[in-house]
Amino acid sequence: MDTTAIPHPPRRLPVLGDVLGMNPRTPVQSVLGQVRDLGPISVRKVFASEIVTVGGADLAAELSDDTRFAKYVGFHLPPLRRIVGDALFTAETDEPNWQLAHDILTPAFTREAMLGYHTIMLEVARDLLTRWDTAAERGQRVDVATDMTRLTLETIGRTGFGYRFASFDRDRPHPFVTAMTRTLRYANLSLLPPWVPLRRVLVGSARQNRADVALMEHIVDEVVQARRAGAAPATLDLLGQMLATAHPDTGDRLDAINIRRQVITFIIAGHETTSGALSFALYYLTSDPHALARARAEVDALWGDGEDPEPTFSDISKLRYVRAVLDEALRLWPTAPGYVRAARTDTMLGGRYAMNQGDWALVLLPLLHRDPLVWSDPDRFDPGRFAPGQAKTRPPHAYKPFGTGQRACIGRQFALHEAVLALGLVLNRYDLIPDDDYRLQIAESLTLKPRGFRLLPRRRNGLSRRGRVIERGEAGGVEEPAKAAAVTVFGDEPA
Ligand code: MNH
Repeated sequence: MDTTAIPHPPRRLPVLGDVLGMNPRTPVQSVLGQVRDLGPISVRKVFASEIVTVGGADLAAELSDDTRFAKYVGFHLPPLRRIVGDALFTAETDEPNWQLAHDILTPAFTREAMLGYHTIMLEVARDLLTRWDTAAERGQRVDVATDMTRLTLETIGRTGFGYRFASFDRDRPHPFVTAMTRTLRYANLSLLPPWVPLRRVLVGSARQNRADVALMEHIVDEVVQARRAGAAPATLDLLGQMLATAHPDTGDRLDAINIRRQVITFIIAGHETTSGALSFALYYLTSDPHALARARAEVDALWGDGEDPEPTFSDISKLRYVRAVLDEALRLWPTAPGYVRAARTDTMLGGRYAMNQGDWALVLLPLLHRDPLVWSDPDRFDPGRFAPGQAKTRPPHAYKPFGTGQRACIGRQFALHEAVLALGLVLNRYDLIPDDDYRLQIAESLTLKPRGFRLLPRRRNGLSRRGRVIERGEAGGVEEPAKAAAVTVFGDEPA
């Protein structure tokens, strides 16, 4: 790509390039700092290679065009690809297994499929509430990202594979999570050029990484074996779809190696990002009393504020403000922070920048999502940006937390259903008290999550999930909640 006309960070060093301001532990945040003021497109030189980064909505819209550009897996994904190969996330679009898996798995993400997952998602969300009830009784703070990871891992395990990680019965994360986290960190840091100081220390040993991958493969093989040995679930879940379905046109099936890779992919992709999204949503809500009150008013209007509610599938789409909170959290901190697009033929980007076939650019989502030409006061948390009708006031490709085109996230509806349900239930049940002095810190693996963000949950009424009264109001009892006639309309002020 001809980068001569593209701005670069000011303090470029000979040979090394644009390394000042780079923290190897936090590449996304470092790059944001380097290029934020450079406009809609910038280029960084790291040693011999040049990385073009796009954050302007106009250019991002062009890159979204699947006829001109395609997903590129050669930049940040090779370390992951070494583990999961041509599974859905890391496949080249023209590898046969991408289309095959896409077609076989799409039916597992329809509305009907979601309907089937709802009950399981609710069961898992209630496991979270049970855990937080205990914390509330004991006056203990919870680490939000850790518990959201329990929730989302358990959800993808049970809904997708009929497998229980028993995340809520463990004090420490499930061994799969420990191995996976280390693997992602290894993947992330092994992208660093070898001369980066401390790289060896940061990356850890290759032997550890091999052991971690072997452990994940072993767990996945167990999951598959359990299914082959036991009874199939009534409806086809992800695993059922992979094991039992042939392609409707070609009759092709996924082979055993590919299924293993898909399962690892779905366990990773199916929980890391959703966990971060829920954690950021809770962070922003608990630092914005106004938004919190509105979200809670909406939830209370639907579910009351005293008993254990019975959320139905169709309740979830009514929680529009809660959904907007998640949308806005994913705007500010898109937990899958970018994707890469390569030119399919020689082309001009923005009518100005010549790209040869195969040249690529990184769409850095936290930058795109704060494009000052699109968002007013872009750093401010404001769920009102996602009120009904608002999206139409913006350019079509200004908001892309789930990626784009045919390679966009297959699990979007799954993630949003799960997250709205869990967030709604948590808001309905607890007052949430953050540490006074907490300042947002973001941990990066291949995804983003708040680090060290803790909340003290406090039951809003007196009942614990086990039914014991732990605290009584002045009236000495818990009253039947008045179920409001209509859901609080988005945009109404809370009473
Ligand atoms: Mn998901 C692709 C973000 C939840 C499974 N996901 C993507 C991409 C983004 C993304 C961005 C495109 C990446 C790229 O172009 O390189 N995903 C998210 C976010 C959440 C999320 C922000 C939650 C919030 N993803 C989920 C869930 C699942 C899932 C839940 C599974 C249950 N995602 C995938 C898969 C792909 C993907 C599989 C690859 C799809 C493909 O390329 O065909």
